[in-house]
Amino acid sequence: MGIPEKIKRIKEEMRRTQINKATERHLGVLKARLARLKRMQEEQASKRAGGNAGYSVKKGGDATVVLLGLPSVGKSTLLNHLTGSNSKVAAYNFTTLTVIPGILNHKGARVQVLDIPGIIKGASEGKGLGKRVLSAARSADLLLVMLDVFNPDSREILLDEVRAIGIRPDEAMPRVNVKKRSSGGVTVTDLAGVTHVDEEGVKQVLRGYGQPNAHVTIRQDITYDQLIDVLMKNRVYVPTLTVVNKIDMVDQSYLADLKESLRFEFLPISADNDVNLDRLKDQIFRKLDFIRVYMKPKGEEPDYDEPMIIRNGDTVEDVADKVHRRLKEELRYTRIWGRSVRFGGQKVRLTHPPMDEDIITFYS
Ligand SMILES: Nc1nc2c(ncn2[C@@H]2O[C@H](COP(=O)(O)OP(=O)(O)O)[C@@H](O)[C@H]2O)c(=O)[nH]1
Ligand SMILES: [Mg+2]
Repeated sequence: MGIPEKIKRIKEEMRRTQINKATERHLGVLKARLARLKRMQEEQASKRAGGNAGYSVKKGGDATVVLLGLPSVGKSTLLNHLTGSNSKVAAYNFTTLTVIPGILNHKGARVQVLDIPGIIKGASEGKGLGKRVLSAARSADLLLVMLDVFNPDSREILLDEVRAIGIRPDEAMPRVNVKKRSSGGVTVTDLAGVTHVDEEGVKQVLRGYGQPNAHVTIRQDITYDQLIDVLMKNRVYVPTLTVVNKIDMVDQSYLADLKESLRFEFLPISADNDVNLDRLKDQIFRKLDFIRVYMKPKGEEPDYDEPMIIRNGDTVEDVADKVHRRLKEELRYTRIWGRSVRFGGQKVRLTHPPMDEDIITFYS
């Protein structure tokens, strides 16, 4: 039996299986088998295509925001108004045929904003411009979900499409560690407080995925879906911001009703009329969790005029790479003054995460 046939059979069995407490484990195992087969299929396809199938977008700026919205919600308009770039705007679908980048300058940060062609339901399965274009979203540090004021329910469609290509919007990476080994079967520790999976289920899911020997440490309550995400390894965990566009077309009471009825937070905007775009820039900046560090050349004053913008959690190594790609090779040590160290001028390792307004000197 070939892979497509096996996939079909598993999907049929999943459809036949009712979802309830008693079948959770069985469904988990089916999903694990399916995940393994799909991975094998993708590996074969990418070999045939000669490697990387999908857009690879060069990282530019201090972070990347990807606009996610159905055709005609106003993505190109917003990109143009935020960044002054020239993404073609038109009143019909599919005007954006490739990924269009623009740079948003805000509070010293340079944010790359990508306008990707209108996503439609089924894009992740290759419908419309499909998977290749959607894959640009995997490079995002933030997904800007854009809805039309007359069609605000499309949020779940969009999120489902990006979930299907391995993006986990607004989820944190599960605190689960799977350590492969050569024998000994599957062992599981730290199941205290875990309610959605059990030891036998974890074992079966790992076997179903083709990993019969491993030690699994579970540090939070996870589902089988999350366990499979951990096994797949290629998941990306990305925060989202949601905007509702074209509010110039509705009145205040319509907006108030929307706020009542929608179960998610959103910022109402009008891209075309520049309504709330400054607030949007602030929210993007905050959501990306930027911090500023000042570079101090050896024996000189810190450069307070041009802070380097990094993300909260970035390390000294990230800073070094940003200064110069090859700085690390010659680097002997690094000193930091500021909130992330106990005393000023403390020597720190490459793995040290600076804090906002730290001062850094590299010694080479
Ligand atoms: N009324 C109104 N129309 C808008 C707004 N933003 C975009 N549009 C219009 O919506 C249509 C589609 O916009 P476009 O940016 O091409 O959408 P895209 O397909 O998501 O890139 C165009 O006719 C825009 O002029 C807005 O804030 N208000
Ligand atoms: Mg467009």
